[in-house]
Amino acid sequence: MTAKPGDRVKVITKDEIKEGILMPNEETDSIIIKLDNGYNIGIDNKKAKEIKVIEKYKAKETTSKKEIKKDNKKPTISILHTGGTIASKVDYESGGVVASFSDEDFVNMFPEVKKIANIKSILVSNMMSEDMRFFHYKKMSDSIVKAIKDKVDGIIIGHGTDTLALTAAALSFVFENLPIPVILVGSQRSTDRGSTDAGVNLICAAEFIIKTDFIGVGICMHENTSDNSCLILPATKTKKLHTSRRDAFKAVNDKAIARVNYETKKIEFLKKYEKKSKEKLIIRDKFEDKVAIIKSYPNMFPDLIDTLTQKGYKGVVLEGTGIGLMPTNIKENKMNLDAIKKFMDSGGIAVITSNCIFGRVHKDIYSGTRLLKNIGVISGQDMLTETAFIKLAWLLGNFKKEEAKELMTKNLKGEINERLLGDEFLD
Ligand code: DAS
Repeated sequence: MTAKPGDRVKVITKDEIKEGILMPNEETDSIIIKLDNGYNIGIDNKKAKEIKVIEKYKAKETTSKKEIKKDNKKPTISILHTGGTIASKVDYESGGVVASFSDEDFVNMFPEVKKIANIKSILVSNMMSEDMRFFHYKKMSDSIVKAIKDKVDGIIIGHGTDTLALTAAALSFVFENLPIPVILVGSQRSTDRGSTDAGVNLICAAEFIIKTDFIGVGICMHENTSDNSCLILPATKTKKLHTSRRDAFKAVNDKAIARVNYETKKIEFLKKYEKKSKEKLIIRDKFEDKVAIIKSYPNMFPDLIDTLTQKGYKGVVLEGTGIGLMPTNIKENKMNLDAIKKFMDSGGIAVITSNCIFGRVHKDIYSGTRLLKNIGVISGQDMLTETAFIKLAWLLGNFKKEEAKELMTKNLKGEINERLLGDEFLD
């Protein structure tokens, strides 16, 4: 019997037998099978003596589109899908990682969520988050506004992990006086792998929404590599610090807002948090496209900065070194300082942050920082580079330049901590 994608097979080579699910594979020179631990392995066709079908693939019966009956005794959570691995599974027929978005599919993937709340599953986009553009933030904020009008008790946004923290920051700036929690959730491991973190992250986010009076934007991801707890992390002070660990997301220059114990479903707040306000919801959902990030590096030439000037860019975040230095001090590097000055003379706003990630930039400690301050570069204080970029684009999208410059120095959504407690670091 010929093996087809999705079948459970045994691949027999002269040295070993490998068992798993046969994956479709364009390359004809290898056989790809997905092992039970979720990893895919390739076996050279030439080495395979036989492929034995253990069990034929049974396509899942297409889920009915019937509405899931709403339980009026339960809160309702809207789950907005944007893609990434959180709401996806491997479709063995197509071979792709496909998104599965209907309420029914979603609840079938994470049945535990149904016990917590009614789920309204909404497809916003189906994309990997490295491709996010500002118009995607608008789509998400429009979906949030609609969910608020539908009077849901909270929103979970399923999102790819790579730029999840930037989207969280963006949505945090867009909404003032959000009346409900909006929790972004990602997954480092796809849902078809035994080690997936998707379910635990989702359940913890849902438990947090229904059990607390937190409002505003937050992130819910694993606290450590085990499955026993998740952290609710601050929307403007979180960074993905590891490519694959399930606890990759850490608060930077800040603390996690809360811990959700997955076993006991208990919630422990770790710091003060935003509560519901009676003020009217304000939405400012524009972003200026012509804003960039330039990372400083040894032997830097002014070409990148000059290009921003020529292209009429309105803002740049300069990710400098240490406490906020750029290669501008020796005579060979004066060209960089001149380029920054030229950019600003053309009307651009420049903000300096640090490549150290933790800590804060200081504009007066070294002559180099004073050089930048004296030409009008704005201190990013302890802001993450990515958050400073999102904030600058959002300010320039919604405010006049002078007001944008002023607000860049003010703490609006927890993105600036005037005084670090000193213990915010990785340990
Ligand atoms: N490509 C990654 C992304 O969409 C997949 C993931 O981590 O969810 O951010």
